[in-house]
Amino acid sequence: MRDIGDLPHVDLRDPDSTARILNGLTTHGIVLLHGGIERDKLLGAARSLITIRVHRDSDSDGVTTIAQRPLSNDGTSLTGFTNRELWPHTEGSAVCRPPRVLMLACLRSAETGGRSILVDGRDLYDEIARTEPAMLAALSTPRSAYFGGGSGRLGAVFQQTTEGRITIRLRIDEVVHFAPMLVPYIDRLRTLVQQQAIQIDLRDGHGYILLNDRWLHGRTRFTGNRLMLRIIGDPLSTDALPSGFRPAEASPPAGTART
Ligand SMILES: O=C(O)CCC(=O)C(=O)O
Repeated sequence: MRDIGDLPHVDLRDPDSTARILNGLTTHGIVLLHGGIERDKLLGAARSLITIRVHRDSDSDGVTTIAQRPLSNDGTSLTGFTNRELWPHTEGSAVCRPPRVLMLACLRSAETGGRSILVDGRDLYDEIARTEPAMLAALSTPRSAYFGGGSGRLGAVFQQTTEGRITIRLRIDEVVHFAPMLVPYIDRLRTLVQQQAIQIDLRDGHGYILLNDRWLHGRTRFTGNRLMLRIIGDPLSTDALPSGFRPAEASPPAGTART
């Protein structure tokens, strides 16, 4: 398991922050953000990096407020808008092309709990490849998992891209259904995800940006008036941020960076 100290940090007040974020996303797939972040600052940073996706839960500028709110029961998962735990997951796992990038900023931290849970899908993949090859084959089988409700997405947890990289699409909750050949592996997968999890206590004005096809994100249960802002979208330049990650088995020679 990695430590929070191993992850790149960028202060959004730094004039070079956009370049530094891009660099951190390329090397680590995630950057921790600081610098008294508020809505405008988060939006400004997002616009310099991604094409923002506006969606059902967001305001017209693409910003979604994550706080407790009354729930309508329309069959989709709205756990994000409760104080409940959110297991580490891929954002938008039920859509054909999940957003490549997710940004989250804390405007008001919880009284208790509400810690961010982050899992590097690359470390998870490498660990499964090293210890559980049959499980890796099952998790990479096309159409072995159904993500979402009525109009969900049939896919695989790990998918190979045309560039020989791997992307992850995962959630383990009431809105995913696994094919019978995958079911025997799910408890073990759950344990491995837990073992790889890094917890971060985001304070007011702090946040993170991550590649959603590499990192899983979630949070612990909380009390209090916790208030977060979320933006999702896709890189302005896909050349700068290739999909997913390169697995250890396909790594370049020692001494060369693996991204
Ligand atoms: O509340 C959080 O920290 C994360 C929210 C989240 O995971 C989500 O909305 O998908």
